[in-house]
This record gives sequence, C-alpha cells and structure tokens, in this order.
Amino acid sequence: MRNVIISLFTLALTVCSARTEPETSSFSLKEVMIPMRDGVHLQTAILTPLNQSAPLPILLERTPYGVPSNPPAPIPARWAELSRDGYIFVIQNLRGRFKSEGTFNLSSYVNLTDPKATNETTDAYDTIEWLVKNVPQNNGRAGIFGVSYDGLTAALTLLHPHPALKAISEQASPADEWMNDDDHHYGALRLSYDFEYAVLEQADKNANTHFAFDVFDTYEWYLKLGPISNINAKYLHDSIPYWNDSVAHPNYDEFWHKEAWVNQLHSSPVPNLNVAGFWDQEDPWGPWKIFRNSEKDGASAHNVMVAGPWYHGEWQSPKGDAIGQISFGGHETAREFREQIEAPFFRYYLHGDGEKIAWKASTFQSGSNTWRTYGSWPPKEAKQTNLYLQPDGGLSFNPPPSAAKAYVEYISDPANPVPYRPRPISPTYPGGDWRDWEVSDQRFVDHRPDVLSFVSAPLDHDLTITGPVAAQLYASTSGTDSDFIVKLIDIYPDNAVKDSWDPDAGPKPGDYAKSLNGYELPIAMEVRRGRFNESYEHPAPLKPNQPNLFPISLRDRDHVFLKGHRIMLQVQSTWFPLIDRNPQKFTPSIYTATAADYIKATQRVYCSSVLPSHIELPIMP
Ligand code: PG9
Repeated sequence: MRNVIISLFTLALTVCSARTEPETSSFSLKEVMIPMRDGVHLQTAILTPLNQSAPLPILLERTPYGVPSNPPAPIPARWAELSRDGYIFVIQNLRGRFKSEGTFNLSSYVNLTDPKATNETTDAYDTIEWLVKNVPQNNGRAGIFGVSYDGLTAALTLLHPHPALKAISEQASPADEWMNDDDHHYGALRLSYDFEYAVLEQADKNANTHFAFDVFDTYEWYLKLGPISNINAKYLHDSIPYWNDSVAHPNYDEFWHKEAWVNQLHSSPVPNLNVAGFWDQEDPWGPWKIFRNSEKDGASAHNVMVAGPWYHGEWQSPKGDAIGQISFGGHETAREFREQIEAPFFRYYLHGDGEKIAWKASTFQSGSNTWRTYGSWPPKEAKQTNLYLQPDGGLSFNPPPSAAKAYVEYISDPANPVPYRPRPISPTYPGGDWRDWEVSDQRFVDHRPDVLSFVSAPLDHDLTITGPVAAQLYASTSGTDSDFIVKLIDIYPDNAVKDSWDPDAGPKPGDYAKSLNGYELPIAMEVRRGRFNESYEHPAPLKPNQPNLFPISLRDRDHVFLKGHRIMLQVQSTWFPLIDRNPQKFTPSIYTATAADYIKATQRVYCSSVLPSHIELPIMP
C-alpha cells in the first residue's frame, strides 16, 4: 500500500479514475538507487513508455510520500495529457524517506555557501546529472514538476539548477513556512496542520503515519488538550523533530529566516510555470511569492502564473469541475489546465515544439466561470477601492459618518473558540472534509455572539475583483494579545438557483442543505496575531482597550460578485483548531503559556471616520 502512495491528494484521485481506464500499463518501471555527492543513495522509480521509439525528455518528481513499485495502470491524471507528448517519468523519494538513505529533515533550508552542504537543491542537481548520463534514450533535457512538497522540491531547483534542467513547474510550493502556507499564517500557528503533518512525516521513515485521535471530533480533542505544551508532555514526548522546532521557535527568528528559502530567489534562471489554488487549504501563498520574487531583479527566465478556484492540488484531479458544492459552469478546469497550459509549456521547452506562452498570468475566474489571461499581474486596469465597515453592520463604499457610534464589540472566549468548519472536524488526513473546507457555507457561524458580520446591499451590477485584496482593521482588545480573523464572503441571493425538488412533494432529506440559495461562500480569509503587529522578530504586548491597526493581507484573487449577490465581511478572534488559541494575555511564547493565561477578552472593531476599518478591493472597470 505504502509504496503506491504518490502523494496524499493524488492517491484518492488515482483510485477514482481506476474504474474507467484499462488496467495494463503503457510504461515499464525500473527502480534504481541514485548516488548523491555525499554517498547517500536515493530510491528512484524510472517509468519508460513501452512504445518509445526516439529520445525523450525526462520529467522528474521528488517526493516524501513514496514512489510506485509497479508501472501505473491506469495512468494517473497528472500524467495523462503530458504522456501524449512522450516523457520518461521519474519519481524519487527524498533522502530519509522509505528506501532512500540519509535523514529526512522536513526542511527548506538551502545553504548556498557551504560547498559540502546537501539539501533538496543539491539532491535534485545530482539526480539530474545521473539521469541524463544513465537513462537510455533521453534527449538531454529534463523538467521537474509537482504539487506541494513535490512542488517545493521543484521550486528549490531554482536556487542552483543543473544545466540540463530546461523547465520547471512549481505547483502549490510553500516558500516561507512562518509567514504563510502549511504551518503558520504571519506567525499564527496552524495548530492542527503543523502537529498532524509533523507526525505524518516524521513518526516513521517507512510510512505516512496518521496520529491516532481517541476522540471523533478533533475540535473537542484539541480543546481538551489545553495548553500547547501538552502535545509533547502527554503525546509526543519530544520524539518529532519538526514539532520540537515549531514550538522552540515562536518568532520569526534565524531558524525561520533560513527556512524562508524564497528570500534567496531574485530571478528565475529556468522557465517556470507557477500554479496556485484560490481555495488551497495548505499552500495558497507560496506560488505567488515565488512568482513575484522571480522577477525582483528584472532579469528572469520565462516566469508565468496560473491560478484557479481549486483546493490543494485539484488541478491534478481527473476533471476539476467543482469544489464542494460550487461547480465551475460545465468546465473541467483541471483537464483544461493540463491540456491547454501545462502540456504545451513543457512541450515547448522539453520537446522544442509548439508555441511559447504569451501571457503573464492566466486564471480560471470564479463567479463568471471563465478562463482569463493577463499581460501583467496584477492587471493595470484594477483600481484599489475601499469598502468600509459600518457601525450598523453594513458595508459601503462610503466611509462611515463621523458622528456614528465608533465601534462594534464582542467577547472572545478561548474556552469556547469559533470552529473553522462545521463540527465534527475530521483529522486532516486521511481527508474527511479537509480538502474543500475553505468553501464551507459560513452560515454555520454568522450568528454566534463572537462573530461580527458586516453585509452590503445587494449589488446592482457584477463586481469583479482581480489582484491582491487586503483588510485594514482598526481593533482593540481588553487583553494584551489577540487575534483578528477576517473573512470576505459572497452571499448568494435567496433565489440564486431554482430548487431541484418537486414543489408539491418538497425536498428529500439532504436536498435543502445542498441548495446554494443564501449560501455564504468565503472568497478570502486570513488571521492576524496582534503580538506581531509591530515586529515579526520581537513580539510585543498590545495596550489594553487601545485601537490598533491590524493590516491583513488576503492574497491575490480573481472573482466576480454577481449582480444580486451581497458582500459580507466576518470578523472573529478564534478559528479553531486550524489556528491555535491566542491566550489573549501576552506571554513571551504562546507555546509555553499555562491554562491560567487563557482569558476572555472584549474585542472592539472600529467603524468611524477617524478609525475607518475597511477592505481594499482591486476592482476591474
Ligand atoms: N502541504 C504539504 C506540505 C508541503 C511542504 C511542506 C510541508 C507540508 C503537502 O501536501 O505536501
């Protein structure tokens, strides 16, 4: 079982597509142990097309999740369109995973100055060196691609690529695990992910290990856990290095600065197709950061961006025609991406055939359900426009009148945190509802007393936002530390769709909940941890009851709020157990806080002409 796991999200997809495809493989598989510069050998599967008649390029994937031990039948969706052009596919286990020798560090640190250092950049280099010299009938050109960890290993080649590496596609690669993506969001710990993933990859070299929760609803398990120090005290006993590192380094210190490999990237030496999902629940930020850093010094190789309304890796699924209840207007976006963008990209650079991609960015825009292309990103036509929170719970393009009541308040209680998705909350892996939780209907929290909702009037025309979105929240807490979470939501009208049930017989069980009428669809969500408002390196207490500006980046978006829909902004101070609870009392490290440090706090969100909390929308003409 273990050895057929290609990656966590493609496993399920491979199983699904097995029903429709023939069972004989069109590849032969050879397993080799490839030597690295320090004598460590890496377990590598080489898949050669049975019908190969001429030299072909090599397309490499490097993974911590296991390589196949048999030729794939049917061919996984992620290779289906590419294989029509002909590639020698190569998959390698990272050092220290499964039969690969050495130690798995779960680290993105690349030391470019020490000539003896080994890391994912040097291992990819040595692998390509060996492959172009030893794989029969290769055409001397290699590419590397992959999603998530596999995407990270692709992206890390940019720091020192082998000369035979002619094109890469990093897809959902993390770039700085303290700033965003899997483990933290601007320093706020992604508790459930960081803990469960560290166990997954570091509990056993030969397996992907799922932590054995003894409570069905993990919300309850994490709440009963109490302070975070109990994870080591009661369960892990310091046995998982990455978890130990996470709790030993609460701030953006030297450890995390080194892990933020992307800061060493100033131009892309190799053509790169960056791919991101707008609803990627793991690594939505890295690809945009890599895309932007690649052009910092202006002298980049071909560097383009693709984004779609996808969960983590959905573009490798057979169709990609929906996420959760939200369908994509009849488009099979995953297949279309692979057929019309990814395969031509590699064809051009590795086969020397076809046309070079002419646009800078391409998106599948949600709301309108259309593919778009842009000559620059963000598009120059987009105009940053403020949408203001109003003291009566409204949202308006006009700032609040000065005479208005200055704030709206709520009590945030760490003993009763707001769940991030409807309970019961499954473990992260295996899947459960994790995959598409970011499109969960937010009606499940919008009347909690600790969740504020600001809502616009119904739109009288379509409103398109294309580019970076941010919130500027003026807020205070009666405590000395605090989190503020904002969610930008698209509210569907109550008559958005015609109900599918017979009007006389009424809905069958389950039908009503499946309707999109009145649906509150999150478009962008993010957390800001107050202790880091002034400095990521040196956290500081907040002054009780004093308004502070919480700047909250909501990343790049491309969405149309359709006529008749309303725009909503929710504000809350807990998002559990996705984000660990802020004690709301400043402590030097939240990871050493005691149960007594977790206190209730009164939170105020200001909506006045002097403290005009607002959201910045990049509105297209
Ligand atoms: N999101 C996973 C991951 C990538 C890189 C580092 C840590 C975790 C993954 O899906 O591979």
